[in-house]
Amino acid sequence: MVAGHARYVRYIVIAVFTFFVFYFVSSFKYDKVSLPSGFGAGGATTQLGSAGGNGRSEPQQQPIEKPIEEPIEEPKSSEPKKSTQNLANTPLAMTPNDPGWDTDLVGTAPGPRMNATFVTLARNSDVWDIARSIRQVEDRFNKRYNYDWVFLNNEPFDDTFKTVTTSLVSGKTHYGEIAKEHWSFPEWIDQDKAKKVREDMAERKIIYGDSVSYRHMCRFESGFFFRQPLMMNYEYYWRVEPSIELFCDLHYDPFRVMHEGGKKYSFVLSLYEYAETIKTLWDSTKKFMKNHPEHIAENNSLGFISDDGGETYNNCHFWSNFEVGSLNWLRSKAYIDFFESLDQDGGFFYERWGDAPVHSIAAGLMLNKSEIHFFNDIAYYHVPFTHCPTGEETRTRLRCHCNPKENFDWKGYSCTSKFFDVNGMTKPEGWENQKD
Ligand SMILES: Nc1nc2c(ncn2[C@@H]2O[C@H](COP(=O)(O)OP(=O)(O)OP(=O)(O)O)[C@@H](O)[C@H]2O)c(=O)[nH]1
Ligand SMILES: [Mg+2]
Repeated sequence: MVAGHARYVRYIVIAVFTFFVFYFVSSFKYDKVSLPSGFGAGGATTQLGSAGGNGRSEPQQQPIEKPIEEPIEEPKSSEPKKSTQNLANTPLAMTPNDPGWDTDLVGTAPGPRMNATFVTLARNSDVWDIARSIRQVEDRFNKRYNYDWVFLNNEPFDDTFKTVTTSLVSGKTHYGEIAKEHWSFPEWIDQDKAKKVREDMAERKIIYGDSVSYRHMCRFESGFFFRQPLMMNYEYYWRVEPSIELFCDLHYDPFRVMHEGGKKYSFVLSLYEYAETIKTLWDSTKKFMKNHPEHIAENNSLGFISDDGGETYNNCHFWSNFEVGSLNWLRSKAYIDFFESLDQDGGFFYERWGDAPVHSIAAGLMLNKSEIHFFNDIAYYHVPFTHCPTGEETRTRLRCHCNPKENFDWKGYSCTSKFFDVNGMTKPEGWENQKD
């Protein structure tokens, strides 16, 4: 009997205890974890993570509601925006022999930051291809530098694009929609003439020859990306396209190389343009040179783009799907005069002028030789060409994963050998073995 009572008491105690546990759990309130400022609802910018990429939240839980189209409030001075230290205190180490060369590449990179951003023009459908590019740029460089990334589109970016890209970029991300007048036919273009050209190029199977959007893209990259409101806050840009690869660790900040070296334009791959797409580009260029002799640099690189002293174009150009460059140069009167002169001539639509020859001719004529830089250390792929640094020692110390046999630099269709010659540069050891 006593044992029976004790059992009932035990049951009652357990029931009361269970009730209280249940009550406590069901009525417990927890504070929401706050997201980094600017990420999610109402933020003018979308931002995830801070220096070092810590403090991440799940981006999927907070859809980004509003792309920013307004410029960010920042001074437009030529001073590096994020500079925290005197440049002289943190030397720019570009080779293992330089003081400050970091072998381990761990943690946030010391030293100043330039007023610079990555920039990508993309469609929503490019999301997974640009995701691959970003991952590589972050792993090989930006996870230690946390530079911003501006995305531009002729249509609004969707939530998937913004969520995926924001989750991958270690700096701030900004999304801009391109104004109609930067992505349409100017009123002086004869639509019938342009249409006939496209039909003719389609018949002749010229790549992208029948595409209207490709032409808008080339005109936009030639004349407008650098003056989008979001880009006005920056001084340097690094252009990244979908589906590119980076094969080596980057031990130094290329934006700093540009800034400290007085560079305005840079490249990793160069080649000959498809002549059928730019039949009258050089005629237009010559007209510009005649009208604006004041814009032609004294110590220019005419020898890189012309083999006959400027009579004809040899079709050499820097491949513009990779570029690190000065936005202030592109926004200069010289460059704008050049673009507007070409734009008036209509070749973006009456032919299929690409932004690569346009940028390259501009750099070749209006910059001094010393202002154009070849980034040998940035190993890069965009279908179908690879830049893989020449020299086993370089590739090993940069932990490259490219196949040196695929290096395009010294092959017959590349113009990089000519660039070295024009600039009196010594080609790296072993270049002759990679000619074919
Ligand atoms: N928003 C937008 N971006 C575009 C459009 N067409 C091309 N792009 C972007 O412009 C850049 C160049 O276009 P691509 O199609 O890569 O041109 P390409 O490099 O000459 O050719 P591929 O060999 O096909 O890569 C890429 O970053 C594209 O994502 C378009 O119609 N709208
Ligand atoms: Mg491309």
